[in-house]
Amino acid sequence: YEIQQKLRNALNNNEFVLYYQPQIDMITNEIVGMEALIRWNSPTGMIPPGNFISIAEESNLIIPIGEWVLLTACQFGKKLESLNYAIPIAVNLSMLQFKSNYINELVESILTKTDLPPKLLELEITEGILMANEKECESILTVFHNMGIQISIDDFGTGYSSLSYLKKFAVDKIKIDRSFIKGIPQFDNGTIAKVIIELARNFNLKVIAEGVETEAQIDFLLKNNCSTAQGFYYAKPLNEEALIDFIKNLK
Ligand code: G
Ligand code: G
Ligand code: MN
Ligand code: NA
Repeated sequence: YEIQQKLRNALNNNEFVLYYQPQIDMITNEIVGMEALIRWNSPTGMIPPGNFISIAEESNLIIPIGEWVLLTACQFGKKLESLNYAIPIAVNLSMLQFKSNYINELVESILTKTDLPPKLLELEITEGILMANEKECESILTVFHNMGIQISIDDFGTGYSSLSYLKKFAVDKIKIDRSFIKGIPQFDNGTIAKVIIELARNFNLKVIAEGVETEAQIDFLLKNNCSTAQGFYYAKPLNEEALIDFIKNLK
């Protein structure tokens, strides 16, 4: 309970901050997207989301925190667009936000308020969200799709969703979980990554590899027809200023 109160205070005191991890086209070395990742800049230091997101979910605080994330990410996306860097920005959505019944309206009102073109917003959901809310998800994702927003499945391959979901839901992209990239090539011959890439191709979905850290992994992915990556090899999650510097240094 104490930590819940601290999270509430953190929101009121504006202690949350978004970092942005670049997504890179490995052929052209251009930035083609970024993922917004929350951190808590607490009085005792920077706290990663793994340490507080589940607590925020238990206490429903994820709802106002999630709204703050969406608004802040869209504002930054708009700022980049006005600097002539029209780069899509991906935001993680929590299960509770999907159950809240207002997620379509929320996203629409934030896009209107920030004037961010819908095609510059991507929403990341997990397989777990799709499974637990099949009916709601179908209509929610269709509305997003019709608005022109991109939808990606995060941590793909780690959940237990059925393959039919790839057809059923209006999904645009799958993100290969970093656990399937990690050991390539020494400890893992990349079979799962290859299968996911092939799956994406068959369903006409975009695919991105997470957790890319080495040149050998890049070679493997390019050889197997996956050309987009997110990972420490290119950049760790960066604050706004560092992200803008990163983009400038690419040019
Ligand atoms: O940045 P880091 O690797 O510590 O992020 C860990 C996980 O925390 C991410 O994989 C993501 O699923 C989750 N996460 C990060 N930012 C957000 C956010 O804004 N909202 C939600 N719901 N989850 C987030
Ligand atoms: O949403 P998701 O859980 O996929 O969030 C991505 C998380 O993965 C972020 O917390 C980020 O810090 C972390 N991450 C990003 N790139 C790498 C990487 O190359 N290696 C490792 N170990 N972690 C990464
Ligand atoms: Mn993610
Ligand atoms: Na992930």
